[in-house]
This record gives sequence, structure tokens and C-alpha cells, in this order.
Amino acid sequence: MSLILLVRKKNKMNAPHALLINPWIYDYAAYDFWMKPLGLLYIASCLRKNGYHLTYLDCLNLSHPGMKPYLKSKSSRKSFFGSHPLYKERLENPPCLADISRHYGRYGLKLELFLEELDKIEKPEVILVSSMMTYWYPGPFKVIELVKQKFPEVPVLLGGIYASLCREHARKYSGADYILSGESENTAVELCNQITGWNSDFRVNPDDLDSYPYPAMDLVKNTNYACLMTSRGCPFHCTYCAHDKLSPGYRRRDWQCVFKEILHYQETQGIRNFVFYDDALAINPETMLIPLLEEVVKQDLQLTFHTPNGLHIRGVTPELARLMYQSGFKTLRISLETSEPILQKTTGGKTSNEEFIQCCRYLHEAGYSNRDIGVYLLVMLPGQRWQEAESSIRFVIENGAYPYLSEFTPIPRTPYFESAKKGSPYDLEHEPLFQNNTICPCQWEGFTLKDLERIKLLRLELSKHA
Ligand code: B12
Ligand code: SF4
Repeated sequence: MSLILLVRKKNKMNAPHALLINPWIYDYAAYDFWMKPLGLLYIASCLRKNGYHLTYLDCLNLSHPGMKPYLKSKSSRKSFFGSHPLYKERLENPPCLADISRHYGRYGLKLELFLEELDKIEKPEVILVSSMMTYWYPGPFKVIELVKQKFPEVPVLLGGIYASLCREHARKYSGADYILSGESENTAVELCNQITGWNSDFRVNPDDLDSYPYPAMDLVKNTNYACLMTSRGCPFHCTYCAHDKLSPGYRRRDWQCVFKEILHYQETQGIRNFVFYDDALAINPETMLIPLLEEVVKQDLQLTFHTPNGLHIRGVTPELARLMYQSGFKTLRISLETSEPILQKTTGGKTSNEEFIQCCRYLHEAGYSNRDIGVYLLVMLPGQRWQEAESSIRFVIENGAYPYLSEFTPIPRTPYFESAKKGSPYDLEHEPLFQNNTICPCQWEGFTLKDLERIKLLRLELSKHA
């Protein structure tokens, strides 16, 4: 790939044009649980700050008028504070998953509408494609194939979670010209400058998250929620989690800057629903959530907040629980993962049963009902027996909360990936499609798919009477 090495003169008329694309999801089941490509939107805002002209194509945004006839027929398309099911086009199973008896498909915009949109776009100088779950890589691959057909000589950058955790795979098979790993606000700008010959000097300071421009939420059409990140990274090191490969070091913003960001979305886009994407939102609440929510309550902003990502149990104090209730926290998920004390310790020790019991008490005292307190439990971990998952479900319900089962996802570059590889019949290392938790890659005779079905029914049965 030859780079344009001449430095271009800064001038609004010849600002370089970058096309940013959020790809489709290829999976068996996908639901928009407040999913936005926040990383790509951060990169977009940095490029914009550096004078770039941007075009944004979001394969998961179904507000395209051409999607109307397809969405109407879906009577189940309920929207809950902005989250909703996604449109699915059935596809053949990938050959390596041919024996899975579920329907594989492409979620998001219809292919022909994507092509129509692509046709309308003036030739960009650089194309940036994002990626999320490792096993969703066929989505970015399809996008890269199509943009390469349309604009064969335009360099394509691929970044995001798949690109960070499966770099070699992406290098070999994605068709992208450049693979960027980890947080990439500055590296993406620098590479785009090299490619386009543009000369610009705005850079963020990764140690000061308030030096970042707000993510370009304005590029997202018809959204009634915004995603917020008050921190990056996490001080814990759970053995099944990849956060330290994606965002090393725990860094936090100033709560007043987060508050200003909330007001910004409210004023500029009329947004009232806010979704936290942090890995470690509830940690040390006295320096973030408590003052932030106090201000929201004081100014009577009438907002709703959601934490689809699990909250740290240890951070939930009586004061925080009360403020969460008063300030409009509607969707609560807390991360217990297991009630088995040995497993709690060996996987990182982020919480204990005593802390969980206390946390549920504080949330009840604040006003939350059993159904409101969603608790994530990890099931089908390597070597886990179904009896252990069942007792975790019972434990959660006994303490007045509602269990949500997350089938274990083996994530490359994590300590648990090694155990998963040993305990799985699939080649997890070389084929990211096998990392999909829908196929339960770590099932074994001590925890089979039948056991899983049974405990899922038990969960529903027990929760009904709770
Ligand atoms: C928020 C979040 C969610 C949200 C939704 C997020 C979304 N947009 O879809 C919710 C709560 C719904 C969710 C669900 C799940 N999640 Co999740 N989630 C995250 C989390 C905490 C943050 C992601 C994020 O937005 N970060 C913020 C932005 C700023 O960072 P970023 O996306 O990495 O972007 C940066 C770089 O990647 C790069 N970049 C990004 N795009 C691009 C593009 C280009 C061109 C370039 C150059 C660079 C670049 O630069 C960006 C800025 O620095 C990550 C953990 C993490 N720390 O990343 C887990 C994570 C992605 N989730 C994970 C998992 C396992 C899940 C679940 C499967 C859990 C479960 N068992 O149910 C589900 C599946 C969801 C589904 N729909 O099927 C795993 C990934 C597993 C995998 N194999 O890939 C992660 C890594 C957590 C972990 N345990 O390690 N998740
Ligand atoms: S506490 Fe959460 S984000 Fe932190 S390491 Fe553990 S699983 Fe990952």
C-alpha cells in the first residue's frame, strides 16, 4: 500500500474524507440491548476534531426508510427505553458449525440497502471499519469485501474488539489493509494522516479521559439514548475477562465532566435515556456515581439510566442504592457470576456471597423490587457442573433478586481461555466462530445442553414464585 507522503495544506475545502462503518452482526441470536459502536464514535469525534469530513454508515441502524416494510411485519419489535430486537436475514450456517440446529443469520440493514447507501457515497480517502465480538467477524469481513469492490484503491483500517483479541486471524483473513489493536483514538488519527497526507495536531491524552471529545453520538440517526463511559479499564483481573488487553490501566473521568456530557446530549439531541458502558462503574462511588447522581436529583432532570453491563457488588452502598433509585436507574444488572466461594476466589475475587446479600438488602431498602435486581450468573464455565449453576440460581432468588444466565464466552488472551481450550471439543484457538456462547463451547458430561435447558426452566419456575 503506497502512502501519499505529501503534506496537504489545511483548508476546509480539501478536508480529507473518511468513511466509518459499523458492520452487521452474524450470529444465531442478537438483540440490541443498547448496542452502539462507542469506540468507533470516539474515533469519529477525534477525526472530526482533526478537520476530517466524515461519512458514517451503520449496518445496525434500522431507521433507514427502506427497512420499514420489513420491520412492520415484526409484531414483537417492542422498544424498551430505546433497545429492541434486530432484523435478521437467514443465512446458511458457517461450514464449521453446520451441525448446530439453530438459525444463523445477518442482523441489521438489508444487504441491498447497504449497497444503495454505499453507491451514494463520494469516494473516501480512507475507510474505517469497527468490530465487536470476536465471533461476529463475518460482519466486518463482509463490509470489507463490499467496500473493496466499490473502492478498490482506498485503504481500509480495521479496529475494535475482534481486531484486538484476534490480531493474527484478522491480519490473515479480514482483507483490511491495516489492523489496529486496543484503544486507537490517536493511532487511528495518525494513520489516517499518513494515508491522506493531512497534517493535524489534535491528540487525546489517554491518562486524562476528559481530554477526549464526546463520542460523535450525533452521527447516530434516530436514537433516543446515549452511551456514557465514566472510566476505562478495571482494577480487577477476573480470569475470564479481557478488559486489560483492551484498556490496560484503570482511568476515571471527573464526574462534573460526565454531568456536562449528559446535559450536552439532552440539550442537543433531546436524549433522556443513558446507558453506562463502563467496566467498573460502581467502584469508589463517592468519587463518581454518588456526586453525579446527587446532581441529577438536585436538578430534577427526569432521566433514566441503564447498566446492561454488570455493576460491581462491592461498590453498592446504602447511599448509592438510594441515589440510583431516586435518579432513575431502571435497568440494573449486578455481577455475581457464581455463588460458589472457591470459584469466586479463583476467578479473581471481585465479590463474595456476604457482599451480595448486603447489596440486595441495600437495593431493596432503596425501593427496588426483586424483579428489578437483575443478577448475572456465568454458566457452562470450563469444568463447571450443572449443580453449581443451579445452586447459584437458588441463592440469587432466595436473596430477592432475578438471575440472568450468561453462557460462558471463552475470550482469547485471557487466563481462562487456556482452561477453555483444554475442556472444549472445538478448536477455540484458530476459529473465533467457536467462541460464540450460543454453541456452549465448554459443554461436557458434567454440564450438557440438556442440563442447561433444565436449569433455564427451573430459573423461570423459581423466579415466578419469588
Ligand atoms: C459495553 C459492553 C457490552 C454491551 C454492548 C456493547 C456493544 N456495543 O455491543 C452489552 C452489555 C450489551 C454487552 C453484552 C455482551 N458482552 Co460485552 N462488553 C462491553 C464492554 C464493557 C465495553 C465495549 C465498549 O464499547 N467499550 C468502549 C469503547 C470506547 O472501546 P472499544 O469498543 O474497545 O473501542 C476502542 C478500540 O477497540 C478501538 N476501535 C474500536 N472500533 C474501531 C474501529 C477502527 C477502524 C479502529 C482503528 C479502532 C477501533 O478504538 C476504540 C477507542 O479507543 C466490553 C469490555 C471492554 N472493556 O471493551 C465487553 C465485551 C466486549 N463483551 C464481551 C462479552 C463476552 C459480552 C457478552 C457475550 C456477555 C454474555 N455472556 O452475555 C454479551 C453479548 C452481547 C450480544 N449482543 O450478543 C467480551 C467480548 C467477548 C468476545 N469474544 O469478543 C468483552 C470484551 C468483555 C470481556 N468479558 O472481556 N457488552
Ligand atoms: S470486575 Fe468485571 S471488568 Fe473487571 S476484570 Fe472482572 S469481569 Fe472484567
